[in-house]
Amino acid sequence: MRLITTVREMKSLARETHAQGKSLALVPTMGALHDGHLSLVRRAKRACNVVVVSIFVNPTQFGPGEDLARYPRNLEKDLSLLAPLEVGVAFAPGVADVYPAGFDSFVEPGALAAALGGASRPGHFRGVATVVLKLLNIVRPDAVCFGQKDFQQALLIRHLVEDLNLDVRLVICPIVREPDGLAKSSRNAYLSPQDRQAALALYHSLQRAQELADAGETDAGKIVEEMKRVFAAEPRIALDYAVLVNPARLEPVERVTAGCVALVAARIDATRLIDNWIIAPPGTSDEARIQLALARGREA
Ligand code: PAJ
Repeated sequence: MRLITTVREMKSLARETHAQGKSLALVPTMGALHDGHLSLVRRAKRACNVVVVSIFVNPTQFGPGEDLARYPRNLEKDLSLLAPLEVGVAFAPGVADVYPAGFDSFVEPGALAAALGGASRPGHFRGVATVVLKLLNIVRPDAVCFGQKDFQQALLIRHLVEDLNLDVRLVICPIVREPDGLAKSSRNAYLSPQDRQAALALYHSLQRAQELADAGETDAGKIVEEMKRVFAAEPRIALDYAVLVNPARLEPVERVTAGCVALVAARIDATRLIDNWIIAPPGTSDEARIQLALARGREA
């Protein structure tokens, strides 16, 4: 695996790779890698000849008072996790290289960015869209992999790719979870053992939503109420939102049908956690759920 730390070198390697007729896949990350990230890398390896994993804690997507300063950074460890996967390139540029003095152009995402996570984190998705477009322009990949874990982010990137006519295939990969259901996240490292236990409320509320749908409940209001009840039983957690939406516009639905998405966000002290679940009939695979939601996301 080659470690590249400058934009210039990355651009020239991307050019060489394409000139050799090899395909390139990009997996954008902020490091602190875990099995969720590594599942994206494995998927990228299936899609293309050469995989580039970018590791960059992007300052423009953190708001004032958020965890930019304390976000876990450990490049050595990340590289050691990537080594056995035989990734082609780890791309870990410096902040001043990505955002040189005088940098003054941003991608302004639309209505999707204002909903849910955008309301709690103003400017967050503008920073995400900007850095992702920059990474796509630097690496020029044939495919780019994102996780369903950040569902709103994945939808937004799909919009970005379509709206700005980007020539890249977007691959969305299922959520990797701990054995007890907690979605893997770099931010789980902030949690004390008690907080870690309390954090299970996110997964349990999503499971409750699916259970009720399986039992034939279609009233979204009732299901959301039940989801909130799971959080109310856990005093360590402050719920940000629990919703059931149509992925087309992330707008709340009244009736729950296959392909609707349950999304939750909550805080435990200063740690913000998110998770989601795509409602589908029992036995539907994770990949098939993603396709269901994406198909609905094209409606309207
Ligand atoms: P980061 O939080 O490091 O996540 C990088 C990618 O890994 C995202 O596509 C995310 O959805 C995916 N991911 C995280 N946890 C996952 C899990 N448990 N299972 C499957 N995939 C998971 O998302 C970002 O970084 C940044 O916003 C970024 C896109 C890199 C732009 O800065």
